[in-house]
Amino acid sequence: MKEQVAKRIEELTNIINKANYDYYVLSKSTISDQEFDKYLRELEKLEKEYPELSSPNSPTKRVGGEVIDKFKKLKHKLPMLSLPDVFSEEEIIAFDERIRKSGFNPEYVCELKIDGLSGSFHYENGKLTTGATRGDGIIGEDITHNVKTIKSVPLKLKDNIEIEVRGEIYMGKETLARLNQERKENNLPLLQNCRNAASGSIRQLDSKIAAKRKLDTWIYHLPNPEDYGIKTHYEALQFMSKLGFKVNPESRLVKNIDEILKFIEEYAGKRPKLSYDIDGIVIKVNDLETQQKLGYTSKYPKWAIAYKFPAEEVLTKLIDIVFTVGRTGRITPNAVLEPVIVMGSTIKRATLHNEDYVIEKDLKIGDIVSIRKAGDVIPEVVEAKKERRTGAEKDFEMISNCPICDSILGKKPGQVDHYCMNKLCPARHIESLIHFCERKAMNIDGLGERIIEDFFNLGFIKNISDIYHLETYKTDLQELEGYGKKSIENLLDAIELSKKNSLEKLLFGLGIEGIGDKTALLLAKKFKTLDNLISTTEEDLKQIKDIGAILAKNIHEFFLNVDNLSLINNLKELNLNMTYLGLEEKENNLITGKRFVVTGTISFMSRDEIENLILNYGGFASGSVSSKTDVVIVGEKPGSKVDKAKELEIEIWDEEKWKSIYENLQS
Ligand code: 0OW
Repeated sequence: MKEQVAKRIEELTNIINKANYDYYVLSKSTISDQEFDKYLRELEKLEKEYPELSSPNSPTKRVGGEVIDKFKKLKHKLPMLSLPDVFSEEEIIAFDERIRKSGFNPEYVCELKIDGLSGSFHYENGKLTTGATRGDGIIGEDITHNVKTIKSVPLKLKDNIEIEVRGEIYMGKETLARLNQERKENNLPLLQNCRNAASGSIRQLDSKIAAKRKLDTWIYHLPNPEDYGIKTHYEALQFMSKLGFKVNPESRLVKNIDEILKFIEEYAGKRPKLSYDIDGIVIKVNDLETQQKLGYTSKYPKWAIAYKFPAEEVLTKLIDIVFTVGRTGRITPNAVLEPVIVMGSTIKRATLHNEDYVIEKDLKIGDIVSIRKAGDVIPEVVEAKKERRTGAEKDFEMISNCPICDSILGKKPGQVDHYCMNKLCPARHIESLIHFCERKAMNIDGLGERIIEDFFNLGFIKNISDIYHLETYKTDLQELEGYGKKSIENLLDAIELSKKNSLEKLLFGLGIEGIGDKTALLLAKKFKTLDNLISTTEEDLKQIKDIGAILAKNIHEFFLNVDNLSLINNLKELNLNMTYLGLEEKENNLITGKRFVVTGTISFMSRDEIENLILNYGGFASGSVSSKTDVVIVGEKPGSKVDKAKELEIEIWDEEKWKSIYENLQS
């Protein structure tokens, strides 16, 4: 009896998965809604009667139902890279010339640049195991519970293989319009644009909500194509499409720069008619070997660019000019605008940089001005429409006192900016706290600008150390308007977690003048601990490449200041990590530069741990055996990979061999 039920469940699962694939991937409906619902109801009923036969990958899970209380972080096996943006035809031509100068004469693949958020999708034995956001490219968030509700993401592939693919998770234009219609009827704030809507939806803790947002995907990248014997990117797209992924049909293989420019012109015209938002065109070298020879920077591939369509310009009224104080005391004039929608976002403020900028543009309060928002950067006032002046406009007056603490503003010699020179100015405190918590610094999830201002004004946080004492106010915080038990618990967990950050994040968070996140990383790698850095002379600092005299002085003076030293001692007592934890690319001739596959179970170490250790020693780990594989590490109950390794005469390490190598790495 049970076998028959199991058989029927498998039958129904295949019928429903196929129907979903036809409808959501091929946009073809092959069975009627009534039939589909009948099969789904029968499957739900059987799974309820026989819960032990219900698979985590069953299509009944598409409607969501799993609720998590926070997002697990996970490390991408290969970094999820971003794309360098270009804004003009000249830059595209320069990209092509640079590649040709390197001796290549490449074909390219042109793809629409989907305006969503990128994600990675992992499959083992052809079954979806994990979905993750890109995060910072190295560490993403586990969003599997929501990915399962995206109907175009196959729960089961056409082949039972192990694979990771990457693509854009997006919300279609019609879905956004329908969703906003409902929100309007329920007096909810409208979702600004498809990208924000998609990223807000995929980050829901309750997958029932995510399921209602009808998210979609376009899959566009196979991180390790060589493991499948694939030679070009276009082949990789076809390969992923055959497996059941939704691959954008507009992607086109082109021969040269002229065809790229033609493709861009064609889709600049077609853009409004597409059922989803695109913000540009992605251009990739097609041949994979050429890609590898061109290589990468720390953030980008050198074989791809993203051409961004020109930003929209819109007109609105400059109502007022107000001043804000940055954490370094810098005073910024800001335009207060009549709210206007640019590129899907409502703009009420735009930066006016400094006094000179306002004077150059000859802006007057009351002017009609044009606003531009290029990509995700902050909006900018382009110019005043002088011909629209009525004479009622008011001249701009630069302030001479700090708007927060009223102290006289100063200017640094030869610089255009005005500064609040009062080190104790509350505004500078708040900005320095915001900086300390931001993503590139201590990355304290949930401790954003608004909450910091709240807690500062309520007296819970006066300085950086207070962040780590918030635990003592736990009950008070949970009773605050707009905060709840769970959100405060998650916040306190995130603060506790930040203590484990590697040194460069703390260093950048301290806000030493002129020390950005890259310089902080350089110092952390060089000095390993904060104490080493503090005890270094200004002279020695000056000798370091990329540091120089000014930064050496700023660093040295920062650590002479007693308030800073007492802050650092407090943070030490609070057990913040003060050492560099980054990956040291260790050398080992058995591992460095070699490609490994791990199969089966090694008794004393998980596959993830083995692969991370291999990465640490400059080796590569991948999921499937190919002619490129150098070593296959074989544990208990290995899969078919062993046979493939023998067939390709690839070196095999059994548990004994791996154990001896591992032990002498530890010595
Ligand atoms: N948004 C896109 C898109 C695309 C990746 C993989 C190799 C280099 C970047 O449509 N069609 N293709 C890629 O290729 N990336 C895209 O989006 C990226 C992801 C992260 C930042 C960009 O949005």
